[in-house]
Amino acid sequence: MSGLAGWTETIAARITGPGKGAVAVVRISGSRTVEILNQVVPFLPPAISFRHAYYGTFSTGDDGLVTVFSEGASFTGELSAELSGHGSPVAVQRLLEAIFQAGARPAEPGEFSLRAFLNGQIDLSQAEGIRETVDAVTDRQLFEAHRLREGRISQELEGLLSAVRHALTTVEALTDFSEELDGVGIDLAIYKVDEAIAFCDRFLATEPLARQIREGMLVVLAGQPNAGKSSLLNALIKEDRAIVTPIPGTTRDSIEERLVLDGIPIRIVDTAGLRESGDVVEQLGIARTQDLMEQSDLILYLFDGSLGWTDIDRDQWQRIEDKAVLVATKSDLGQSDRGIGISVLTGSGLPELISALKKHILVGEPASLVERHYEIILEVRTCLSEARTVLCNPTVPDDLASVSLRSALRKIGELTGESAPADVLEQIFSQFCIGK
Ligand SMILES: Nc1nc2c(ncn2[C@@H]2O[C@H](COP(=O)(O)OP(=O)(O)OP(=O)(O)O)[C@@H](O)[C@H]2O)c(=O)[nH]1
Ligand SMILES: [Mg+2]
Repeated sequence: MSGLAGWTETIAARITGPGKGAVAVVRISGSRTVEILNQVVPFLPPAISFRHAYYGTFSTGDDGLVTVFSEGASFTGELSAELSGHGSPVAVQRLLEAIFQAGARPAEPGEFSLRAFLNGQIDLSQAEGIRETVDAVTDRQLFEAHRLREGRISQELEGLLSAVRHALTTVEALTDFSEELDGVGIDLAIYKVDEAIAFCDRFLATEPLARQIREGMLVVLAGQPNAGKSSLLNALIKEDRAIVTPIPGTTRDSIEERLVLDGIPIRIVDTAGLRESGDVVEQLGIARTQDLMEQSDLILYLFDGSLGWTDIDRDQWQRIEDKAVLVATKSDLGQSDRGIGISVLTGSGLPELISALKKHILVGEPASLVERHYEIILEVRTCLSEARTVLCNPTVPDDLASVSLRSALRKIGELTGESAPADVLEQIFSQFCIGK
């Protein structure tokens, strides 16, 4: 990515999604914006009013609106403009070509956001919030992305930062002014480090919830052949997706579908029925079922309730019951006294099954949505516990504690971008798509 190297150049890209749309928007950003507009937008008056929409015909023959934003009052913080024209790929292509011809270069993926960050419009966690907002699929993802974009992370980190800074100044005062370690000072430093560790622990405790909101829950349908797994998949997604037959061993490969429950994406997977099989293809399918059961967040273990519970079911169930819900199928043919009874024919028991599924959805508010933030806070915690070990050990020189505390501060800075190295920045922004 040439973003950091070439960030004084004027750049342009389409900022609306790819493909066909009624309208598409192109952004130009950089000091040459007006110069470029003068060649592409003949209807602009000599004295431009900022944030005012002008309508007319572009040099390409298409017509549309242009809004110019002044330096410091635009998304990127630079002089910039947004042009909306008709959204056919060819119309957008012609408009962009005219803009490039006039002196802009194509924006790299994430370059608008990178510039907004470099110009101090947003911090790094807010830039990630923009990425998460654009990528959001569910309401929960969108809600958490809004919180990130609003800068909640940096607000919440204030408490952590002030505890670590306090611990550091205390330790530094001790090393500067006393040969002998002052017990009161050490106690205060340890107290502050503990406060910071407690903050990290609260942050990290929300990681499973964040992962669930981000990636969803992997729910695997398992059971013996003919238990009714594929029928249940079809009923849950309300679509005739998986083949259903009375022949045991119908499903051989796993089939994944998506549902959203309470804003949590659910990846629901139908699998090959569990049995001893001489068929090579079926064996491979069953091995895949076992892998999926391992990886899953939740297993719905199905058995044919009209035929009853078997020794094979008991053996399977014992292995998985910690993370499984038991489902007795075909209740229209006969009831079972164990598990949640369901019938896909009558629909009975399905609401109860969905309620049971929802009980596995984690509640609460995650500290962040972004995996990188949890990785950083984990590293911060490691630095803090190193500092604590040093402070608690009178034989180790206490300036070693300040080394760990300074690393902790630097790490926290990587979260907001204050101290993120260039390669980290480029890596983060290159995950953005073009136009962000
Ligand atoms: N009466 C009744 N029949 C059902 C019900 N659910 C499934 N069946 C029947 O049971 C048979 C097996 O259903 P599937 O959904 O293919 O079972 P499976 O667990 O996917 O089987 P494999 O793919 O072989 O592992 C089919 O004939 C279905 O029509 C139900 O609720 N009531
Ligand atoms: Mg099946």
